[in-house]
Amino acid sequence: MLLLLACAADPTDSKDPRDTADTNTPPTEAGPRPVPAPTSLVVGEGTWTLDATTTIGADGDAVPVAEALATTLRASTGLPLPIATTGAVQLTLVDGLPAEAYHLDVTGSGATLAASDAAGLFYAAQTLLQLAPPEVYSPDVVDADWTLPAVTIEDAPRYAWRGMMIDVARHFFTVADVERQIDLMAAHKLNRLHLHLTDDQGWRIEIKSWPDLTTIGGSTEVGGGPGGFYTQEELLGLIDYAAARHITLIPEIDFPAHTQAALASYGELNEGGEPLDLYTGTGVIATPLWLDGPMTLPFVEDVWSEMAALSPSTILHIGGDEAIDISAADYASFLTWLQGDLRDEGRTLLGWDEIGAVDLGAPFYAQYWYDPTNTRDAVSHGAQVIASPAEHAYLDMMQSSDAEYGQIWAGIVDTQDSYDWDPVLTGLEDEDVIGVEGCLWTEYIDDPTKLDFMLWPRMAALAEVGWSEERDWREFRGRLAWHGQRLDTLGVGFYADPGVDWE
Ligand code: TNX
Repeated sequence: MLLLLACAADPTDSKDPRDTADTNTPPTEAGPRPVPAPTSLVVGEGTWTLDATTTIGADGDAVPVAEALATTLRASTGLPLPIATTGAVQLTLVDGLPAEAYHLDVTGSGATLAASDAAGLFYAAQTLLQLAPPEVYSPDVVDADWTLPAVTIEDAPRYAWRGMMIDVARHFFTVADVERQIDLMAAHKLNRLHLHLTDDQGWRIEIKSWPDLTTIGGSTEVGGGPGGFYTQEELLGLIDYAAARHITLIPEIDFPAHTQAALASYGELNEGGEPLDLYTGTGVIATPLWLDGPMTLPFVEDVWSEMAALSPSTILHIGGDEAIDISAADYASFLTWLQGDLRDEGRTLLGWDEIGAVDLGAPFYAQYWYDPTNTRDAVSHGAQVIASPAEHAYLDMMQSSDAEYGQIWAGIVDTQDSYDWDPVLTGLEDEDVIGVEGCLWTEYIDDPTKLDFMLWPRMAALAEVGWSEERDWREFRGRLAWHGQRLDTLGVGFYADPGVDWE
């Protein structure tokens, strides 16, 4: 980032910022310091203030973005902010910018936002909000000075895929819980919400042709709580809610392992004809499908045909992880069959890095979480990669050694760990990687306040890994200190990482 601010890194400094943390002077003023960092930001002369006369100008496909911006601004400022064709805040679709890129200028007389697509305009609007005082995110009207600094910003994302995963299978989270996280994602220019909808401990999406998946398989969760599931109508609502914020919902149905909840719902999916018991433990049991069973492939096909009908995403996540009790040959033939089945639905397969063991053939996507060899093999078979290495992107890991809950198998993952890494795994080329995703597994996350605590601010760090070409932890931690005020105003119960001098 070209950022004309005081705390740019000195390249001669030690490479390990932990050694120099004490000498890092945090910035003495709040802005303009957007998260994620824009490609370039030049501070201009003067300021501009929103007031009762301000209008927002937009037409055509820019109008929904103007409306979204106005909704946020009206809630906190209480100003009318009518939308007209032209206004002091002007949103314009132009030719010639890459997908999702934008220009944002604030001058003494207003703000202009320009992009080649609605997503770019939406991101310009997110940056504009971050130039305002943090109170701009208040859900209720507050009395504040709505003054923005004059700036010229040019910005474009590094990666097309900037994702966040929530495991709603181990513990169920309501539509409202998920919508709230979608709002936070949007403020950080994240654009893929991956929902892990099925696992041993629960089946969370209604499948009309196999109703017991949810009435039985969705009836509990880790710890034996009541569980829950989304009706198809509710999932469609979430897909729309996300799409209005330029976020694509990626559904995951985890096959051929992690299927205890399905096998507990239907006897005919089991070799003995009897349903398995429901499972409510925290341990990964990774129960495999009975691949030789006469109903198994028809079942998988029914599930994916209903999911494909629901989901507009061209990429669908099939899981594929930890199939330890399935032979390599059976695993390969199942995945090859499933890739063909999805292709018949016009979709491309995405799976966890274990799928690299199978020569699937392009196009397909592999999500790197654990095994670099599997990931490189996937690329050699034609895959592109989403980077979620556990030691940086597994947000179920504890953030400190004295954390009250969380996993530890991939180590402590603090904010700096989520920030300071390169998504391009050794041996891969830049173009092999389409993006980054933070994953929150929920064996130990049993309420929405814990979602907040585990996701933020590490997801803000990962958003910057996905968005910004140039990164520097010491500069980021200073920026994050001020960004914390915004998270506070948004009501996020985030982890106040002691590596950051929060304001
Ligand atoms: C590994 S990641 C799993 C999940 C667990 C997670 C816990 C992956 C593809 N499989 O089933 O929830 O570790 O950290």
